[in-house]
Amino acid sequence: MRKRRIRNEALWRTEIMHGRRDFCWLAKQVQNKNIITYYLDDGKKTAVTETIEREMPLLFKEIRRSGSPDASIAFLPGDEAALGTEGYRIGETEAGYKIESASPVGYLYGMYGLHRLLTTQNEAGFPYESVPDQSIRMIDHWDNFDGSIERGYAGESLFYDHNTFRGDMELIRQYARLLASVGINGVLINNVNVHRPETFFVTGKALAEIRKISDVLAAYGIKTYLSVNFAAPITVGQLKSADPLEPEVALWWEETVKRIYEEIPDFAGFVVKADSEGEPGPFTYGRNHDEGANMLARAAGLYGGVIIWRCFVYDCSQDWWNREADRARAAYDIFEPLDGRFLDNVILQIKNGPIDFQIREPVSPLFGALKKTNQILEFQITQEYTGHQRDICYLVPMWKETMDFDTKHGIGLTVKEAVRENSPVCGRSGIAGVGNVGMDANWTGSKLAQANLYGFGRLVWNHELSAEAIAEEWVRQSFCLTEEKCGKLAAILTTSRDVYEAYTCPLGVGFMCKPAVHYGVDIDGYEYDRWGTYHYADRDGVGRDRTVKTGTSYTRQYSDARFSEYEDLSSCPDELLLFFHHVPYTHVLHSGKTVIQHIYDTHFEGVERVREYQAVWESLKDSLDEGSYLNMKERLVWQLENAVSWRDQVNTYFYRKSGIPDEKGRKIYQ
Ligand code: GCW
Repeated sequence: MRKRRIRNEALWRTEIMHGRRDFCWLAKQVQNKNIITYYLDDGKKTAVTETIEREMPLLFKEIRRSGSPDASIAFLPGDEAALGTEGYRIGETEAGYKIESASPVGYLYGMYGLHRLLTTQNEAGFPYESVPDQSIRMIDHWDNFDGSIERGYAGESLFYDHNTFRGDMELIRQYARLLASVGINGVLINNVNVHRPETFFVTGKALAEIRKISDVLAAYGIKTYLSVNFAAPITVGQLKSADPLEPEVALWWEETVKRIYEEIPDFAGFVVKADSEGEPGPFTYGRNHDEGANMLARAAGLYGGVIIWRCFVYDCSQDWWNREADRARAAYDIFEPLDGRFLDNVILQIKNGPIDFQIREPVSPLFGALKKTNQILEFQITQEYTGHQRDICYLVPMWKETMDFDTKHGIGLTVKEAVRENSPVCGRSGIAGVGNVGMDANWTGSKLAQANLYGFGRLVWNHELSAEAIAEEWVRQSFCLTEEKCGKLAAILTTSRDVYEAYTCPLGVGFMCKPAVHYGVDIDGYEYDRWGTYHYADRDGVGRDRTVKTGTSYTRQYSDARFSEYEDLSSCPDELLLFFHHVPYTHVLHSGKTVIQHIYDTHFEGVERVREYQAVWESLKDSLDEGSYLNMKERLVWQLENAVSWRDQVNTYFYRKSGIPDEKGRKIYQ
C-alpha cells in the first residue's frame, strides 16, 4: 500500500478564491507541480458531466504522480453489474488515475471520492471501489417561505427570504456541491409543516422557481422533493373537502401532479406529514393513512414519482395524568397494521426512535416489523434536542448505533438491513436526515457541526465506516493539523454525544428541556403538559413504566427477544432504563451504581468534560484558522454555561425529591 503526501497549504487560499461559502471540507485542493488533464469517456455532455468539468480544477488544481511529468484522470465506462448506477471504481494508471462508473453521477461521486482519498490518509489503497449502501440518501429541509427554518440553528434559509425565492443560484450550487461530495441524492426543499404560503408551491409561479432550484441540484445528481399540505385541495383547489376517497379530490391531485411534471420533468415526489401536530390528514375524514398515501401515489405514479409518508403521527393533546396513553406506541399502533397495504411508490419515513430525536431513545419498533412496505429511516442532523449547534454533539455514533441495532426479527436483521431488505422496491428505500445548514458563512453555525452533515452523507453511503474514521476524515479535510492534534480534535467529536448525554437527561428518560425551544434545562417543563413526554419523578423514584406487566405495554411492540430484554428490569440496558421502567432511586444499575449516584456522577463529570474540551481547543489555537478558533471558543463558553445549569438543576431536583446525598460529598444546592 502506497501513501501519498499531499501538500495542503492551499486550504486557506481557496477559501479566498472561491468565497467564504466554499470554506468547508471541499476547500482543500489536491495540488502538485503539473497541470492536470482529464478525460470523460464520451463526448456526450449532460448537466452532471458539465459539473465534473467545472469541479475538476477546483478540486485538483494540479496533480502529478511521482516520476511522471504529466498527470491525468480518465473517466471510463464501468461495469454496471458490479457498480450499479451510482458506484465507482478508482484505479491508478501510468499517468494518474482512472475512474470507472456506469453513469455520469457515478463519475461525479468518483471524482469526489478521489479527492477525499488524496486529501486524507487513504488507508484503503487503490484500486478503490465504492457502491452506496442505500438507494435514497436525502436531506430534509424544514425551511419556511418566510426564510425562517424550523429547528434551524445556522441562520435563515438558503432557498427563501421574506416570502420570495431567494434566487441565489450560486449559493444553491455550492450547497449542492457539498451534498454531492458526500453522496446525497435527494433534497426536500420545504418544511413538512406546510403553512399557507408553501401550500401554494404546487401551483402557479412558484413552480418555475422550484424548477430553477431543481435544475441546479440535478446537475449534482440530486433530486428535488416537495412537502405538500394534505388539505391543499381545499386551500388551493377551493374544493369542499380533502377526503382521499372523494373522486374530485383525487382528480385535483392528478391535475396538480401533471402540472408539476410539465414544469419539472425529473421531479422526485412529495413528502407528507399528515395528522400530526396540527397538520391535516386522512383521519379528518375517517380514512386511514394507506388510503391517504395511496391516493397521492396513484397521481404521482403516472410520472414515476414517489410519496414519502411520515410515521411521526401521535396525539399531541394528551392528558398528563392519564398513564394509559403512551406516545411512544403511536407510530407502531397506526402503521404496523397497514404493512403491505401501500402502493409500491409509497415510502414510509420512520424516525429513528419512537418519540422525537432525543439524545437517547430505543430504536423504533417499526424497523424489522414492517416487512412489506418501502421505508426510509429518518435522522435529525440539525441539533434540536442535542445542543442547538451551540453545544458540541457529533451525532454519527448515535446514528451508527441505530443502524447497527439488531431488531432480532429473524436471524440478525439490523435496522440498516431492514430498511433495504424489507422494502419491496429496494430503489425506494433509504435514509433521510433533517438538514443543519443555513445562511451562516460556515453553513452550520458551529464549525464542528459541519462534521454532522459530512458524517451523515458518508455513513449513509458506506455503513461500514466507523464514527471515528469519519470524524478523522472530516478533520483532515477541514484543518491543517499534525497527527497528534488531528487525533485530539477528532476525540472531541467522538466523545461529544456521551458528554452531552451526561449533563442532560439521564438513562433515556428524555424531555427535561425547556418547552418549545428545546435547549436548556427545565426538568418539569413538559411534566404537566399535553405532549406525552413524562418522567414521573416522585419521592421514591423516576421513569416511565412501559412494560406489559405493569405499564403501557410498549415493550410488546418489539420482537420477542427484544421484548424480553426490555421488559425485564434485570436485562434492560442501563442507558434506556428510565425509558422502559419506573425505578427507585436506590435501584442498582448494571454499572454497580445506584440510579441517584449515576445521576450525580454523570452530571458532575459532564461539566468537567466540557472544561477539558475548552482546554483542548485552546491547545489547538495556533494550528487553527482564526474564524474557526473563535467560532468554537465562543460556543464552548455557552456549552459550559449550559452544562453547569443542567448539572445544578438536575442534581438539586433529584436531591430534593430523593433526599439522598451525593456519596462523594460534592456541592449540590439545597
Ligand atoms: O421534533 C419535532 C419538532 C417539530 C417538527 C416535528 C416533526 C417539523 O419539534 O418542530 O416539525 O418534530 O418532525 O414533524
